[in-house]
Amino acid sequence: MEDEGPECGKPDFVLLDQVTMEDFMENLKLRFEKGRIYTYIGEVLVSVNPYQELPLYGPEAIARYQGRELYERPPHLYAVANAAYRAMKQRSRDTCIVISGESGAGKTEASKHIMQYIAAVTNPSQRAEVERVKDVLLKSTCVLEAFGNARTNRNHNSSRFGKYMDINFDFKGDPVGGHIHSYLLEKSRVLKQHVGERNFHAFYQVLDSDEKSHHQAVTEAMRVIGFSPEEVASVHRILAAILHLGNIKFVELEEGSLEQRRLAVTDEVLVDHVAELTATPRGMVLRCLLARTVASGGRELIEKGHTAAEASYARDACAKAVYQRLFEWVVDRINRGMEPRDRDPRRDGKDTVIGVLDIYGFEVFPVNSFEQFCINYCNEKLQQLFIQLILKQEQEEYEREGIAWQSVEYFNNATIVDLVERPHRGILAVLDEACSTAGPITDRIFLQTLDTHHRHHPHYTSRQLCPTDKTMEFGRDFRIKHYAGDVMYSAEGFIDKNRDSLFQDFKRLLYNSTDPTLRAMWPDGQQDITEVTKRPLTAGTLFKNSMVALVENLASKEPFYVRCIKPNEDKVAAKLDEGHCRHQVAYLGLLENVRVRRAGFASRQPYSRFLLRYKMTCEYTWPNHLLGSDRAAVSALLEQHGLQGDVAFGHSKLFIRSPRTLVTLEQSRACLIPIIVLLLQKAWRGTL
Ligand code: AD9
Ligand code: MG
Repeated sequence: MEDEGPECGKPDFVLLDQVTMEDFMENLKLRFEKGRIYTYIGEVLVSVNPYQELPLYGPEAIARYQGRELYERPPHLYAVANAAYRAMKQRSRDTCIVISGESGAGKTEASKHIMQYIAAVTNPSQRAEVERVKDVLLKSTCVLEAFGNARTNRNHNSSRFGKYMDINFDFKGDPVGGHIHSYLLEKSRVLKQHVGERNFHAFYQVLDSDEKSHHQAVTEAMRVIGFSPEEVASVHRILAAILHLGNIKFVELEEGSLEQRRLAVTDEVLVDHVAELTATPRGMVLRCLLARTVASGGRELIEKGHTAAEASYARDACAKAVYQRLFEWVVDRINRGMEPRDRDPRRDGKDTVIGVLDIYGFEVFPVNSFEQFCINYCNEKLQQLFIQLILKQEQEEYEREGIAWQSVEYFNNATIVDLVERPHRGILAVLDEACSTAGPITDRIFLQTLDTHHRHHPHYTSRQLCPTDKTMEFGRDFRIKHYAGDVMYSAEGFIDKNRDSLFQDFKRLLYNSTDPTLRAMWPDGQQDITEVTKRPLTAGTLFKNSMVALVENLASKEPFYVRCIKPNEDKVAAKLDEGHCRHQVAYLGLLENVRVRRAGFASRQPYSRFLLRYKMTCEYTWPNHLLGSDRAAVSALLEQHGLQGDVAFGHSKLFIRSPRTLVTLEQSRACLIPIIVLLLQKAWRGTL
């Protein structure tokens, strides 16, 4: 890829003449038309999905970015990956790359390019164990996509789970292990998909001969990661079992029939298949499908027959749970395959890490349910983190340091996060309360409670609160004004999805499987029904806890941001729908980001640290200065370089406006190092 001329627009939005939406869009569009899909805002990378293969990637492009400063080459994901890698390697900082943007904006593809970059620039000495780890890291994507991605109307390869991957590096900067956290798989997809959508890819890969090459690639990737042939066979059997289970139907028998039970399955061959594929006794499978065990008074166990509706519900819960456990087991198995084996004793067993976050993007469908609610809440949390790190902290620091500064207005979405997660009154808390209510409770009552609590909330409404809004249905829908737009949710099924319960009989059944892989997925099946007293945490609470932990984890690292933009809704190349992009630019807060950045400074360092690095470049500061204060010494140094116009002096830190100033200083330092080394050698030898 060649360098850029002015015809490609501004490589950094900070360089725009004026920061208006029009100027921003014009630059974005011009660059997109020239195949320049990447543009900076300072160190934040804005990326537009090209929906076509561009000659931007591969070994040659990687070589051009390796070891370079961020601004030396045209904007690229590789430059961000390189910056995160250098921060990790040179300063031993844990870093993370947070990739955000709506569904289909290119997050997963971006994460793959980052991984490829890291794999390509590490392990020059070809250590076998490091090569193995790199192989597992790269292959894990293929396996996870098979089990966790599906075709949706917004993206043919949509991630239906959130993924955060840590890559561990040793002191040489080579990857020695990794760990994946997965977040809330959209398991309801196993049962039902919107028109035009599909189930998880893995199901088609076992069934469909068109998917054969994918199937082979996934099986091969599993082998490389360390899945045994028996484990792979078990996984295929479990997938098939889920499909058969889903086909089972029930009929209620006439009263007075000879059968002991009132319910039967319509096609018993399906039960045979499920029993065989799960290696469980056929009689037990049938029993679990038709009845459940309940503890009646004390420890006495009795069997309670299902109605047809109850049986269908239980079958569905089982199919979803089996898939979820399978997915979690796959993630776990991958994690075992990349557990760091030879930890570096010099770091007390702690490696430095780069985390890569590729999580489902903001989503709006014609009908939005509990899953979209969680996904969009997650995006609110990440936006909040972005605001904290990029907008708020930056402004606060200028104020603290007494730097002249004009405050930038931005929309703070903390109030929406609060609407969802606030203790006692937040939507998740109200939902949990509804789930723990004894006796019949309906989604409608849940909605009424929400209405009572949030009647005056600026970001919440429902038909009850806004009777003239006919787009919503009474007693069913509510709407949240998210930072990225309005989303109407149907409360139907919220309670059920949040409870996420499965009868203990199924757990016991699967724990008693003679297939060791399947059995290992159900350790809680050991418990007897009488022992299962504690109410498990709800799906919503588990998700909230995992989000809080994720944000804490990200906030503890040095962050790099990739903000992805989807150019059009038709998934086609060379089409940038202005209205659509404008909306994303607005809600991602990119203009505010540019303003803060422009008004702000590319770099800041305590005076002492700045001197330590650059004092050799100035006669007044080398080897030590006599100027009274570090601040005065820094001032003298900058004056000698003619750079004093590009900085501001804070109480304890120097603020540098343009990154090019740093590049100048770095270059000057790099020229002097060989001379200084020579002088020192001479001094040691006594020849000076
Ligand atoms: V979702 O929230 O998981 O539904 P993503 O992950 O943001 O979404 P993804 O990376 O899957 O989107 O990109 C969608 C599709 O766009 C890909 O399948 C590619 O066909 C296409 N794409 C994305 N990025 C690139 C790219 N850099 N070059 C070429 C791309 N095509
Ligand atoms: Mg994705």
